[in-house]
Amino acid sequence: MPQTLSDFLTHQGAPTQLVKLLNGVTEACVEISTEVRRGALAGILGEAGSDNIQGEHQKKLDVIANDILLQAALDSGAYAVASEEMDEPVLAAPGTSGSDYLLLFDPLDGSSNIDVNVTIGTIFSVLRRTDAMFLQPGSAQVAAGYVAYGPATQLVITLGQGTAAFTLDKGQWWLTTERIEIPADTKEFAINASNARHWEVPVKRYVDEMLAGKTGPLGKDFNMRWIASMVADVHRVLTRGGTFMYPRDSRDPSKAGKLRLMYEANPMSFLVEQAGGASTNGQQRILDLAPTELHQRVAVFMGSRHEIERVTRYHQ
Ligand code: P6P
Repeated sequence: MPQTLSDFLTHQGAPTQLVKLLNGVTEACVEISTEVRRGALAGILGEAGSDNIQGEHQKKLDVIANDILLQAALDSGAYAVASEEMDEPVLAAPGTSGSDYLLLFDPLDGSSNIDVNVTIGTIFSVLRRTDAMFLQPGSAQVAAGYVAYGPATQLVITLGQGTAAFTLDKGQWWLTTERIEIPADTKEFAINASNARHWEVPVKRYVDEMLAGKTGPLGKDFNMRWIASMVADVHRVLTRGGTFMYPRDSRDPSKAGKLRLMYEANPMSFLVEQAGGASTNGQQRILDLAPTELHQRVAVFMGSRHEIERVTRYHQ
């Protein structure tokens, strides 16, 4: 009989308050999974603004997911909560938090894929409260994870002692991969190639070498994937290796990239590094970046270590 998530967290020696918070967050993801799988039948797909049969104001699924997660986090003792869907963090009412943990999340990443029934996911990150509050480097995370709402509903999580995967069955999370290991080399990469004309030179060089295949400088053929759902693309990288890239590009030089540092790149980088992979912004380790704004964006190159080392070397 595989281990449950609660047994796993206890075996990891996680403090009681962290176990309580992580159980609350992952139980909220079970509820979100149910909503996601009801899809159009629940009349909650598509744009907000219309009313459902009860005459209630319909919400987009990512707003519903945000509400579910926010309430679960506060009920599970979070000191404060930050979300891609909320401009400002929410603080627990004075005297009610019971913990010093900060929770950050992207409640439903890849939501443009909801209406076309493609895998989407919830990404979360846990920090300890300090004077800096949320503006701490990714290396300060005490836990991080995501839930992929795919053919199976899977939780991938780390507490800094490796990256493990769980599969949902009848409301329970069952350990299905005890220690994920990303191969250091790969023949697969993920990038939105329609942006190629906007890429910086090191990215163009790196991708062109892979496209050159067996007769090119790398001496092997590569395969490309782009699901346009970070959780799905990164889950594939964790499961069979590869790289996931979203570089900055010339469309808007003021933007460091498209993806968000605090609740997308940092938790995913923690998971990838704990699985033996690497993650940089092209210049430096993402987990070392000192954040200045809660919703700041970052360029992302993560996955098989030797490949990330190469593309980062090309930037230097
Ligand atoms: P593009 C989804 O909107 C998201 O934030 C990530 O999940 C995904 O990797 C990326 O944006 C897709 O971006 O430009 O290819 O649509």
